[in-house]
Amino acid sequence: MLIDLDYFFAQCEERRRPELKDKPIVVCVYSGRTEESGAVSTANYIARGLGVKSGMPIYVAKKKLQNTEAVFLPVDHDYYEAISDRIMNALRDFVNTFEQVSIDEAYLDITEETNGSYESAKKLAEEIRRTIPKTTGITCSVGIGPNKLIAKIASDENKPDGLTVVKPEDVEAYLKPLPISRLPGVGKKTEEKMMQMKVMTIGELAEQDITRLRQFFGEKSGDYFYHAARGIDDEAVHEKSEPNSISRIATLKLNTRELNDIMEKVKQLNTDVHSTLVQRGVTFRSVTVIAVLSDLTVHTRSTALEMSTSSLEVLESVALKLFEKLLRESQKDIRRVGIKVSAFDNTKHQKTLIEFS
Ligand code: DCP
Ligand code: CA
Ligand code: CA
Repeated sequence: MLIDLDYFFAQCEERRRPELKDKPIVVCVYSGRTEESGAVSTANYIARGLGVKSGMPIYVAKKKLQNTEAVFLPVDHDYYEAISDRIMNALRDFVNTFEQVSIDEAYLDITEETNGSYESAKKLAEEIRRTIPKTTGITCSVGIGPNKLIAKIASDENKPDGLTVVKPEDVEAYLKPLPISRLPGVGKKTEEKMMQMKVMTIGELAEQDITRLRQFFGEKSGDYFYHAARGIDDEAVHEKSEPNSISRIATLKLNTRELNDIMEKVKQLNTDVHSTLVQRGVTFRSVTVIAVLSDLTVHTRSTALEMSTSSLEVLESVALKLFEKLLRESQKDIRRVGIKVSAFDNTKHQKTLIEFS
């Protein structure tokens, strides 16, 4: 199963400001050279309906959205990452074998959980598609298939908020009419080359012999296209090594130097970090607090603990001391606060060591 979050950065912005929901939203990477220079990161489906696409220059998007109530926002990666972390942790709970592939995408190997039944797989997907929006306010699209390649292609079928199941016996008929651009790894350049070969669909790609594909695309890509066109893929789903820190950051209601106001927000972040720690079964030995000041400079203070812990009380008292220190050593108001724990020990792992001894 491949889960891909819908128009992710733009949907995060809608979640933060629901009043924007029925307007075109364009999330932008501003290059800073002029006020308008930069590219579109992503856009909600209203803006897409009016011709806006990822990667497009901002001024082109502005032209397309002239005379609309379009909202242009800068990317806020920390915010999207915090939402992504929460969703990925929730998804991990559904399965044993999980692989996050990007900020908004993850594979779940559900063979075990469903006994290989596509009926159960669909039910599990429906449960996930109910749970994730309810707990996080974000919708996703899901593809299910006999391997990662088919799951990925299927997840793109019914966007946004879609579910597509492709059973092994249906793979060939499913792929045949699809335009080759639907194949992962086929970008603009490859698509043009394929056109020269008179290959428009995945079905037509499957008719090419392997020697010709290797001549055109080189051995490695040629082999990939040869197999992909037939729906063949034997890449395993495997958890990449987990990030060795957990962090949360948030904007204060007002810029301030009031310790109480700051700690009120930090407490929420601590609780969030702590629940992720518990879910992942790790303990930390290092705590860092982060403050973005009113002039947007970023300041951090860290401390190393003598002993590894997962205690929320310890986290709170250390965070308090570090913010007191940071306030003593800076003058400006604080605009954003963050907390990060790192230097993990795996409590699950520790338990197995004790069991063995
Ligand atoms: N992204 C980006 N620039 C791109 C493509 C993507 O900055 N050229 C960022 C913004 C996206 C996020 O990565 O929100 C995830 O990319 P996706 O390709 O999954 O696109 P979306 O989630 O935005 O839309 P979709 O609903 O089609 O999945
Ligand atoms: Ca997406
Ligand atoms: Ca994606």
